[in-house]
Amino acid sequence: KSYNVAVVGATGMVGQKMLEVLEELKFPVKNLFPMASIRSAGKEINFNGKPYVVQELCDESFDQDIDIALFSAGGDTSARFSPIAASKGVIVIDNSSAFRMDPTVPLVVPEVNPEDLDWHKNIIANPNCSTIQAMVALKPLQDAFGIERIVYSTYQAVSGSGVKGYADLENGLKGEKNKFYPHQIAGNCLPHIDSFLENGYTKEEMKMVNETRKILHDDHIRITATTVRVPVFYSHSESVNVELKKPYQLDKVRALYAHAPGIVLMDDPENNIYPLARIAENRNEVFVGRIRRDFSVDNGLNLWVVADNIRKGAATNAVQIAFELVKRELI
Ligand code: A2P
Ligand code: 11C
Repeated sequence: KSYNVAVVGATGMVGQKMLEVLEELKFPVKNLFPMASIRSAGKEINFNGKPYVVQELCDESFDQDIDIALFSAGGDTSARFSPIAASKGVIVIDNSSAFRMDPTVPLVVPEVNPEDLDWHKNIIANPNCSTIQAMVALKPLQDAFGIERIVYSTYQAVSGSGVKGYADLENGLKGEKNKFYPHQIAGNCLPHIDSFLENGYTKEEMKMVNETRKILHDDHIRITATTVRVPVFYSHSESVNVELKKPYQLDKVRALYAHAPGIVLMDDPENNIYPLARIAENRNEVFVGRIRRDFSVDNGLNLWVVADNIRKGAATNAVQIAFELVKRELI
């Protein structure tokens, strides 16, 4: 069986990657409906060797025969058009933050909580990139030992901010001034991703806290996060410090990661082998290494977790959700 698939935001950084991943992973696409704003309407894009014309997204877009719509055109566009699509029977996989914390919308990482797809009501949310990779790494630990507390410290690539952030680093490296970030990003680290909230955290930090609890189905996990933009083009890196509920053996943790779905274990520090942004770039997996005991607390563990933020952090996860819907006969 094959499906009619719309990609909303098909001309954007994530949308283009969605098309690439749909092709690469051979999702059974019958007909493709690339959509974007009026700015790109009429443009031609290639998919599976065939040209398709980009349509302007409008209220009538989902009157067409569409089974699945992958949305990545910003929160406002999703908030307005996803409910229209859903009401017309289209299953929306939404990459924006618009519906993630809505209790009626499943927030899914296929390696972690695919069963949440079973209660979808035509909108499924794709988590934030920095959350997704942490979830893939933490799920095997949650299952084996339970999780008490998490401290996230992230080192996030400029592509997470889209083309404007990317351009700021590219131009900054040539000596030009920043236009998008509040400070120069070349040669710098900005402890500031998304806007600041009243509690002193950024929205990005609170996304990691709240989305983790929803995906792992545990509102009691204590979590704190510091998210930092670094001068890297692709792939987010994260220090994940975790307190487990039960005692663990390091060998057991390594063995878990050697077989966990979606994970590449890279942990041989004596030979300088550990996950790196440039190794994860353009890969669909999450890379885990620097696995070591945190001696400062009971059952403490440190991990270094790296993944391509545009692939597993966005496009790949969305396409994997589409595959999982097919597998579970939910479409
Ligand atoms: P367009 O290319 O027509 O502007 P990025 O995150 O890389 O900036 O990409 C954003 C994506 O979302 C683009 O494909 C962009 O289309 C699309 N987009 C932005 N605003 C709208 C809108 N109001 N309606 C439909 N698509 C939109
Ligand atoms: C970043 N995590 O790296 C952001 C980008 O909620 O989908 C993704 C924002 C989101 O800046």
